[in-house]
Amino acid sequence: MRRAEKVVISTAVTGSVNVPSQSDHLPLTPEQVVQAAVGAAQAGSAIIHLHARHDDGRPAWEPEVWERIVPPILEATDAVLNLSTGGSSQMSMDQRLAAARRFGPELASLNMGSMNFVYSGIADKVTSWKHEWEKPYVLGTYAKPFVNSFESIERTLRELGEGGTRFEYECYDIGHLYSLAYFVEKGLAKPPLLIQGVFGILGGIGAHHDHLSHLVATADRLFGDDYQLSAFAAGRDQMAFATHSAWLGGHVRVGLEDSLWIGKGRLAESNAQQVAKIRAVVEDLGRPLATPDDARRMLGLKGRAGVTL
Ligand code: KMH
Ligand code: ZN
Repeated sequence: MRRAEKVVISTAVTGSVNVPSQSDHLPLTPEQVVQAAVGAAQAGSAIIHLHARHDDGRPAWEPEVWERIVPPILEATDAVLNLSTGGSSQMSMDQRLAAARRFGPELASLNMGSMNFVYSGIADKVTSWKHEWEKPYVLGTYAKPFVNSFESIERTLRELGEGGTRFEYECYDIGHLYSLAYFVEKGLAKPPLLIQGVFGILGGIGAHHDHLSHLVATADRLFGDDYQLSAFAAGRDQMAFATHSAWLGGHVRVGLEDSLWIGKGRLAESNAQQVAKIRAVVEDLGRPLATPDDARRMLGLKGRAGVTL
């Protein structure tokens, strides 16, 4: 794997997995998401990965909610915006694509396979719920898989790719790399490929470091120098996997979307706090930090002007 010239820190500020009752620091309202994104960018994050939520924290897909998120962040930072097309497993594909269709972002996430994506275990840990919707929402993941068919992957690549959007390929297992290779072969997934190794999701590959080494060995075989690695793990292993990725010469992803923690038993108070922590690791490793424009150059992104306001 070729060492990234500079390390891109991505921050996933809120997501759709963690729920309000788990932490008071999880950004919920669009205004809180904007504030979290700006804070993360100011702390050194070049890419901001975004989901939307209604004011009560319920995952949102509606463009009117996204209107309160994307333009203010574009206004306040020069960070690259990476809009989720994963949304939540409870959304339809059209709902999941609505935001990226509306804004034509520089980057969008693309989930490289259907899978169980189970976070019903949250219900074992939360004893008092802030909102009615939370418990059925997390329990519902036990029965409902996260569907990403080849048809929907192709449709996303064609439709958003036409507008110049490029992708963060979310790979939750080794097999997802072979799915990505299929779309590279078809000329739909275009290098340089940003491969995001996702570890520790129940239903995906576990958070064991030998799995990251194996993912890199497989990606090297399939894509050679045509890919750039990024990696993270959900929950307590988030920083260890980001550190491992940086040590390998890859990029990193942090954020309250995937881990509410800043250390053992200590809730992170902000996304910026996690960015500062991984930035210190990256700089202690002697690796240069990428600015948003470095990320644009390294990943072949279309630039801010290409985003539809
Ligand atoms: N929360 C991550 C495990 C997406 O938004 O499309 C996966 C993710 C996917 O961020
Ligand atoms: Zn996401």
